[in-house]
Amino acid sequence: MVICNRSLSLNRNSPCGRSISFNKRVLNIGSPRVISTRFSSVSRFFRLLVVIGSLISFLVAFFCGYLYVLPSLSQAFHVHGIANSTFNDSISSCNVLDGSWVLDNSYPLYNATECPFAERGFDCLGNGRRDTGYLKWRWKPKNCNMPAFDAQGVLEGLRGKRVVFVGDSMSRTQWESLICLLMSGVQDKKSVYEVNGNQITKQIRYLGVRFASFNFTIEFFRSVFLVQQGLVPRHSPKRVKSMLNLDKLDDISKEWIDSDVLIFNTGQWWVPGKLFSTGCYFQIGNSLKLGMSIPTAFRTALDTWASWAEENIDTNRTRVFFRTFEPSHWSNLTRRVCNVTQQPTFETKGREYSVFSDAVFEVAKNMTIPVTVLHITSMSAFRSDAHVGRWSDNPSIPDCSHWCLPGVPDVWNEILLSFLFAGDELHIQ
Ligand SMILES: *[C@@H]1O[C@H](CO)[C@@H](O)[C@H](O)[C@H]1NC(C)=O
Ligand SMILES: *[C@@H]1O[C@H](CO)[C@@H](O)[C@H](O)[C@H]1NC(C)=O
Ligand SMILES: *[C@@H]1O[C@H](CO)[C@@H](O)[C@H](O)[C@H]1NC(C)=O
Ligand SMILES: *[C@@H]1O[C@H](CO)[C@@H](O)[C@H](O)[C@H]1NC(C)=O
Ligand SMILES: *[C@@H]1O[C@H](CO)[C@@H](O)[C@H](O)[C@H]1NC(C)=O
Ligand SMILES: *[C@@H]1O[C@H](CO)[C@@H](O)[C@H](O)[C@H]1NC(C)=O
Ligand SMILES: *[C@@H]1O[C@H](CO)[C@@H](O)[C@H](O)[C@H]1NC(C)=O
Ligand SMILES: CC(=O)N[C@H]1CO[C@H](CO)[C@@H](O)[C@@H]1O
Repeated sequence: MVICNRSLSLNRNSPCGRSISFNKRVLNIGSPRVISTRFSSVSRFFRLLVVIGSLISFLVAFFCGYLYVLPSLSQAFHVHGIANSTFNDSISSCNVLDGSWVLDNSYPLYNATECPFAERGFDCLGNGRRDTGYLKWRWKPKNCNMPAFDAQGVLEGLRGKRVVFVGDSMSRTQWESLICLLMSGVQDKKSVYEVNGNQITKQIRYLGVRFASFNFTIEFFRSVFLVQQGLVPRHSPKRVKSMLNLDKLDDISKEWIDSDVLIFNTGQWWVPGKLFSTGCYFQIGNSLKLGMSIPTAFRTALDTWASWAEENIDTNRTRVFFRTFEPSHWSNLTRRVCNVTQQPTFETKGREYSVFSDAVFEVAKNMTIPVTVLHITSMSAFRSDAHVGRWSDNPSIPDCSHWCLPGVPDVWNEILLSFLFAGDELHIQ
């Protein structure tokens, strides 16, 4: 926030936190000023001031430079799937994932309280959040414009299609977000319904929402690890209560194949608290892997996923996406301290990196079928303002992992849709 105030004074027209990339201007404006004052003959006191000023400017410049460099690092992650997609060369040279957050008063794109498919736990405004600044941020790619969200266009584009999300609760949020985004374009709200009449719950394995007037469904399969959870083999140590079979994909995976758009995620459950602390250990074939580290196990599971996809996906029909890790913003993870800010943060503190996201890139690059990696880790790392916090359905448990709806998951969907539909609209500036 100190850095943010500094920028404010140098950029008169730019409210604090207007755009992450304005730091470049701070760099240009800040430094020459200090140099010009250094040569004036002044009192010792003034010289001391200059030294302190230079030091501060240097730190600001250094820090801003650091921030400025970060987003461009994501350009290194130019993935196979993008080049092999329907995008032209010129369009694929625009990396929609490299950009900045800009204020846009036309956001948010829907009201979660009025969307029957936004679960109560994610409806922060409905649960009493008062500040609304967090709803107003749009993602702006550096070298092109994202098409403005066009519900009618997407509804028509999905006619006759089957869209399937697979993963954990972060996948469910994105599923809810996409449905709510599209419902804003549907006249007869009753024509949109869950196919089994089910309510959204945290444990439910399958949810499918049909847009009857447009003849398509958007489905969610809960598969938090993507691989199969199994029973404990005989003669296992006592602490072993359940197994993750790293070499077998989830037994509901056959339900995912016959789809047009398939979006995966996993990551949030690959932590000691959800694995070893609950007595869940890894297994490959018949052999227990008690000593295997979580990153190694994650990578093994992804390899299993990749082989499955290569064997089962008809790439003439199905477009495959893998969304990378969603950063959380706990102030203190061990004490579960969650401090949701009112503005995005500049201090991403390494949250733009994730071993899980890196593993997704490595595996996707090596696959024989095109997979588009939706690398949302870096962009989401700035959004310390966008978590559920205490505005969930259970305010006694703060939550700096899940995201408010409307909010950041809408932007993940806008990016997904830009890969599916944008052609000419994705202009190069
Ligand atoms: C590339 O873009 C041009 C014009 O937008 C279009 O006519 C052409 O079909 C595109 N090529 C491919 C391979 O998508
Ligand atoms: C959202 O909808 C609810 C119910 O109709 C309404 O009470 C609330 O004011 C709306 N919120 C916004 C931000 O428009
Ligand atoms: C609905 O979509 C399916 C393909 O998913 C297609 O076979 C069917 O003919 C469509 N029905 C109508 C009424 O358009
Ligand atoms: C995909 O389409 C191509 C060309 O239409 C065809 O040659 C190929 O056999 C198809 N692949 C599958 C798996 O259906
Ligand atoms: C987080 O909480 C633990 C346990 O109370 C404490 O030891 C640690 O210093 C805290 N870390 C930070 C960064 O506040
Ligand atoms: C929460 O953030 C505010 C400002 O953003 C700060 O003043 C406060 O100390 C923070 N609280 C904790 C527990 O980190
Ligand atoms: C890439 O795939 C090939 C063939 O399947 C395999 O031999 C190689 O080890 C893989 N490389 C990585 C980095 O996974
Ligand atoms: C089918 C197709 O276009 N495959 C290409 C995918 O991208 C790699 C590298 O970018 C090319 O080597 C393939 O020919």
